[in-house]
Amino acid sequence: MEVPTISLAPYFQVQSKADCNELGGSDDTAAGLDNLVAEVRSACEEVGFFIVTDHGIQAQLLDHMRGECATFFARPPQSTILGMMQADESRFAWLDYVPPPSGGTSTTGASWSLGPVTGRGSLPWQLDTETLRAVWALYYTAMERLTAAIMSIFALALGLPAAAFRTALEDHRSSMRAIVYPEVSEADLQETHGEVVRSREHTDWGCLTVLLPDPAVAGLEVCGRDGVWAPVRAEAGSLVVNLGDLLPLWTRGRWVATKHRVVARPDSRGKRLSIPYFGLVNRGTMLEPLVRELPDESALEQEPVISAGDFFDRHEEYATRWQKFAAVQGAPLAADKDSSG
Ligand SMILES: O=C(O)CCC(=O)C(=O)O
Repeated sequence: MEVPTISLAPYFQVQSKADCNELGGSDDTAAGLDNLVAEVRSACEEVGFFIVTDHGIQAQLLDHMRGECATFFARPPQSTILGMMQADESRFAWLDYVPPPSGGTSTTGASWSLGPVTGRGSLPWQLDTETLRAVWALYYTAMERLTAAIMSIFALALGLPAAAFRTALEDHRSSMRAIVYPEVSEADLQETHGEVVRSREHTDWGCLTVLLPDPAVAGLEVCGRDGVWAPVRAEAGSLVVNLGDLLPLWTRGRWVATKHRVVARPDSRGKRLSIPYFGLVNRGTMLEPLVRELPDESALEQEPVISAGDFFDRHEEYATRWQKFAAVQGAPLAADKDSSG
């Protein structure tokens, strides 16, 4: 399975024309946006993954974010992170912290996740340096904006108005994670015939994930419908987008969420840092089917409409339900899921 690379430039061109009251734009810009929407639609229906370029986020911000996270993980050990402090002005709540493995043989790394604090009842929390805190907030805001842009393109791809998901994105509780995978030794690779799984296969359970990959160490792989794993080749400066299980349910199986994993091989065994943003809609959003014209409408009638909150609380139960609709539509989809990212 090939993961397509898609430039978002046509979307931002149309947007800036709209901001300058030139709505409608030239035929060229309109055609560019139509092509982009068609590419995204095809990626969502066939692959569940795509790589974005011209996404509007400065390379400097990507580098700064990566640099600060790497510095954090390099500090021995991350004890300061446990010194949680009352910080009412903090926008983020602590979601989880997985410490680095002891003993040095584990292939899984350390990670932490944060999300917006408001209404969550979680501990207000401060990152241990002002620069890390500031860049986390800046990068999170950039991810929110990019997710909103991609959701507008998704709306167009589904034949809806560009603003269709605006209310659903209000007051969302998306989280962001920084993950460091330790270097895998040559001995470990030899023992496992040259392939060490760093993150087990899974689908994400949210709406869409935007991943800042490690530009130097590859390893993200997607599972094709034929069960064959393929690498995701993202150029430096690009971001990887994938659908979580919520969108396939919402589109009644028209779109797909694809299993992925992270694997170290001889040429990708170095220490690796990745930063996924798990984009969600707000819990009150009712997942009324976004796609109605299915060959067998009776399959839809039997399915109750649930809220996004219900879906998040019971995602293991709902995660695979969209495959029933995909089957109705004659789209054979890849196998079972075991865990969610
Ligand atoms: O590290 C990566 O490249 C992917 C991480 C991932 O799949 C996850 O956290 O759900």
